[in-house]
Amino acid sequence: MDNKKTEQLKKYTVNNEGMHDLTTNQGLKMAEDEFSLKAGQRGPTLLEDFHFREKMTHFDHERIPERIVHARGVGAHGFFQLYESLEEFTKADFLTNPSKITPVFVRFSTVQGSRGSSDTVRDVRGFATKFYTDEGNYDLVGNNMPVFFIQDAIKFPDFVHAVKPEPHNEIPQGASAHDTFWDFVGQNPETAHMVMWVMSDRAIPRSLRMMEGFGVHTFRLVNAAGRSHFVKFHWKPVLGMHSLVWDEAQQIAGKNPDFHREDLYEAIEKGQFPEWELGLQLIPEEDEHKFDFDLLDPTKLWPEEEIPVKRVGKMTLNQNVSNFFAETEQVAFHPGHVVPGIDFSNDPLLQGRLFSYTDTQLSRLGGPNFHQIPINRPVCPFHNNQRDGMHQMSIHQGKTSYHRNGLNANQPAPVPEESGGYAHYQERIDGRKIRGRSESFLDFYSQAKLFYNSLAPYEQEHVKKAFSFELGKCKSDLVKANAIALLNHVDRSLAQEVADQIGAPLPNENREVKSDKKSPALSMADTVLLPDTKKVAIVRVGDPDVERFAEWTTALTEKNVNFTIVGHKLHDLPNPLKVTATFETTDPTLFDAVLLVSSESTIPAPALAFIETAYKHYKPLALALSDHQALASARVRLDEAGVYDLAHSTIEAFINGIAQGRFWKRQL
Ligand code: HDE
Repeated sequence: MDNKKTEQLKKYTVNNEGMHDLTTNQGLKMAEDEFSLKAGQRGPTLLEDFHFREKMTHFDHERIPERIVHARGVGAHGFFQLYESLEEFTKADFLTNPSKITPVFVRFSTVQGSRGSSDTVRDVRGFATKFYTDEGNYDLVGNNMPVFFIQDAIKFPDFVHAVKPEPHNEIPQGASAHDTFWDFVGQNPETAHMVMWVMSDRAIPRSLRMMEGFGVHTFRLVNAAGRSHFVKFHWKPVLGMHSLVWDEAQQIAGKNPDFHREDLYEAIEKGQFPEWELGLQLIPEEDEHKFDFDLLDPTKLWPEEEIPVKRVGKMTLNQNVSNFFAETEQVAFHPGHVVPGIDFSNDPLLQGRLFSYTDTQLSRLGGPNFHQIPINRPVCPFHNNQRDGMHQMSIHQGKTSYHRNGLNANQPAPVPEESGGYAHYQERIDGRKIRGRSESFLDFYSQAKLFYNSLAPYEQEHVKKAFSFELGKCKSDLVKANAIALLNHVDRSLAQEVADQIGAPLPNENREVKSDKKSPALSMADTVLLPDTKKVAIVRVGDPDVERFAEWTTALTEKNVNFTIVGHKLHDLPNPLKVTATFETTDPTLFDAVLLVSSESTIPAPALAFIETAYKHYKPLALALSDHQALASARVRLDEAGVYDLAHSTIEAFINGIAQGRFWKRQL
């Protein structure tokens, strides 16, 4: 389905189909492309060979610098539509006109790893959305966690140096489980809240389609009458929030490093379009100081039970990119790309970001004209007096490239606010110039505790294990001790258990925040549970009853569940029996559930291992066995929750289990 943006992109596409003449970049048809020009059959290559030189020079420069953070990403096109006008809060056209379909481009990313790193590492996920509005591009450059590690942008280079692979040996890739990251955490207690999130299941999403997004900072919405509200932006996934388990995430990193990228691509190709609702939390400007946290502090969230999330519209991703480099790699986001009706707050992290993005893109994209790259171009007209520069793609006409001018009737001219020109919100500022931090930013632990309190027991267990894993990988005793000292401010029992696991000292004095306060919205336990788009491996042993087999696959398809038939070799049998993956080419970690269908009295070892692994990762299993003794030696308890024997149970019960996802209480 085309939208204004994808329609615009078509103008820039180049297709080799039907182009039978191979030419140089100068349009010269070449008679030979396989052999360089040589002095004699066995002689040296000649410098004169312009074709060789051009081809090789271009190749030598095919790569551009990867993003300093968020290097690994995946993008898709889609659209956003509002439910009802938000004119009470903002004058932004795309937020006041429910009939408008605004094209979007979204890029998801991990933060720490380089371009070729694995998708399922423990990390924050970037969630950056470019809205191509009729008033210019609006970028909501967010993450899948609502808070951040630091409070002031000047610390960002330090933070990134600490989390990235260590400089002496460039280890570890795609991981924060190392000394310099945890040293930074121990030395900068403002990280406490964010590290709780990163050690939680939020950092290992099952799918990019099944995670929340957050604008993180407090922004400002301004309506036509000039009234201002503080706002936090949310993306709420229609499929709910779901995660991997850590052991599984690590295995997937090897079995399919493109797990998330492929999941998104395939869902869109199948027409199972991912959707998120846009949510807003709003606080009138005059209520700024009514809370026990500072609205400008990016290490704080606004509890949803206190400030409800108003769902205002829906985003659907319905088209994959047609060229990864041109679109996903060259897209340039910037939190400072705003439209009238959206403005900033004085969050010192946001303020620094407003500088950094263009700055980094100047070197990443090679000059000041990257707004002309097709994926970055607005869909509305853009005119000003900026000229020339590297890679200028437009041929500006006329003599005047300055304002004010008389020779071109002073065009282009600024647009008055009443006619749609952007005017900054006139916030009153009164203060001394200082380098410092507001005292209202100094409560580092209350919300870290709030987050931990809000988790279900199994989620807390995962947090403990994640801390034990990460700190267990650190080599420095000092680093470990400092990290435990930080946890001792958040939750004593958490600090104690982790200290015990990693052999680090627990401080004598209990300094934990005393609070039982919870915010249920922070837990993923009560999320939406749907079978839709989940993946089932149907493991086929022997020759199944074709009719029953067809019944099951039809039932799965009707509930929008995807399946792959796995066997020990590929069979070119007619559907629905066609085996398309083998025990060699796929793995149980890549599926949400397994259905084992066997007509044999013994189940071969790879099939047994398949269901044992899925069982260990708490996934639903359905069994259709001609001989129940066949599973006697398997490390799978048939009487456990989430195990469905199709001799007594139904495929519908199994599908309900698929919706539920994991059976955490299962005995292993
Ligand atoms: Fe970014 N960030 N960031 N960041 N960020 C970049 O911009 C930066 C922060 C986020 O898919 C860079 O073009 C600073 C918070 C996303 O292309 C860079 C600070 C949040 C992406 C940069 C932050 C983000 C980036 C690297 C602290 C969530 C990927 C390449 C003041 C709200 C966008 C680039 C994409 C990328 C700077 C903190 C989100 C270097 C200085 C907080 C999703 O400019």
